[in-house]
Amino acid sequence: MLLTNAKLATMDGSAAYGLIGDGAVAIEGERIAWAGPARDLPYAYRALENVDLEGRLVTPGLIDCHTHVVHGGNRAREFEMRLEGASYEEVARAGGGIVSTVAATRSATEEELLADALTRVDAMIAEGVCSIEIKSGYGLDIENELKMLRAARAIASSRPVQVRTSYLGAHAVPPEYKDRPDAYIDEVCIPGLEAAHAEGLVDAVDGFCEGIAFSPAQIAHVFDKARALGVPVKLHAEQLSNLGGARMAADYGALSADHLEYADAGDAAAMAKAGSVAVILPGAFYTLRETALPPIEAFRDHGVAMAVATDCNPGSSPMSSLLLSMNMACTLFRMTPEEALAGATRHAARALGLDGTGMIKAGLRADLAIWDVEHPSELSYRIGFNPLWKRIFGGAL
Ligand code: DI6
Ligand code: FE
Repeated sequence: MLLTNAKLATMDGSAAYGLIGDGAVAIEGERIAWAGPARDLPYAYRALENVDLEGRLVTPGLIDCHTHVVHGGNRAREFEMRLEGASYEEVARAGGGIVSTVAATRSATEEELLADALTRVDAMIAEGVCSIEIKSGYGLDIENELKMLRAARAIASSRPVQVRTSYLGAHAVPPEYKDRPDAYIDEVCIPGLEAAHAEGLVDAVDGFCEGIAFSPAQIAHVFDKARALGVPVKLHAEQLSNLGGARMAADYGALSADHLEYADAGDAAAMAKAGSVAVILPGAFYTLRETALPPIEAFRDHGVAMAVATDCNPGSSPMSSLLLSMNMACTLFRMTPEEALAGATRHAARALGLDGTGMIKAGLRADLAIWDVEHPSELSYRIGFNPLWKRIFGGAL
C-alpha cells in the first residue's frame, strides 16, 4: 500500500513533530518500507496500491503505555459518595476503594474481564491507539493475578491492537494480609511473579511505592526477583508523597517511573542517568484533585523523556481517552502539544521497551493513525472531540 497526499508527523525526534508537508508512506506487509517527502519516493514503490489521503495528517499509531484497563466492576457509587462528602475511610468502610475492585475482579471470570475491558479498549482504538500496556494488580492472589494477565493478553487476539502486560502484584495489600505486607510480598507477590513469568505473561514488573501501598525496600525485593528473571521493571512512584521510589527504580534501570507529582530535580537527574522515562498521568491528578505538579521543567532540563498515558483504572483515573490525557498534560502541566504527542508515541514506546514502533520510519511496524486535522497541535487542543479518520494496524487499513 502507498499512502500519498499525506501530511506526516513522523515523531522521529527531529524538530517540530518531524513534519513533512507533502509526504508519502510505502507499506509492505506489516512494515513501513519507506516514508518521506513525496518528491523523493523511490520509483520501485510507485506501483503499490495507492491510497490518496487528500492532505490528511498521519502520525504513528498512539500508544497508551500505562493502563489498568482489565478490572472487575466500577466505582461510580464511590464517586457519588465522595461528592456527597464521604471521606476516603467512610468509602472504604462501606466496602469501596481499591478493595472493592479486588473483590469484583476476583469474582469475575476471565471471559467477563475480557468482555468488560474490550468496551474501553474499543474506545481507545477509536482514537487511534495501536498499542496498550495493561497491568495486573486487582487480583492480589496468584490465581487472580494470572487470570487478569490472561484476559489482558486475550485482548490482542480479540482486537487489532498490540498488548504489553505488566505484573503489578505489588499494587495493594489484600484484606487477608492486612498489616502483613512483607508476608504478602514473600508468600504471594513473588511466587505469583514466578508463576506468571513461567506462563510467559510478563513483559515488565511494576509496583506501587507509596505510604498506602509498599515501601521502596519491599518493592526492591520484588525487583530483585524481576532482575533474576531478566524482566524489566517500572514503578508507580512519588504519586502522593516522595518516598524515593523513582531513584530506587532508576537504580534498577527501570523502563519508567510513573505519576511523579511529588518527584524533585534530584529524582529527574537519577532518571536521566538511568534512561528511565517519566510517565505523566494527568487523569489521576485531575480525578484526585491533586495540586502538586510533576516537575516537568526538571524533566526537560535533565533530558528525561516524558510519556503521557491514561492510567485507565476504576478508582483514580476512570478515563479511556488518550487524546484527553494529552490535552490535560498541556493544560494542567504546561507540556507542549509536541511533547504530548511524543509522549503518546515515541516516548511511550520507550516506556514499554518497544523498539519497533512509535515513529514513522522505514523498518518499523506500520501502525499509523490518520487524522482529519490540519496540524498535529490540534490533537492536544480539542477537548472531547475525536478527529480520527482511519487507523492502520500492522499494515492493514
Ligand atoms: N495509583 C493509582 O492512582 C491507582 N493505583 C495506583 O497505583 C489507584 C487504583 C484504584 O484506586 O483502584
Ligand atoms: Fe496506575
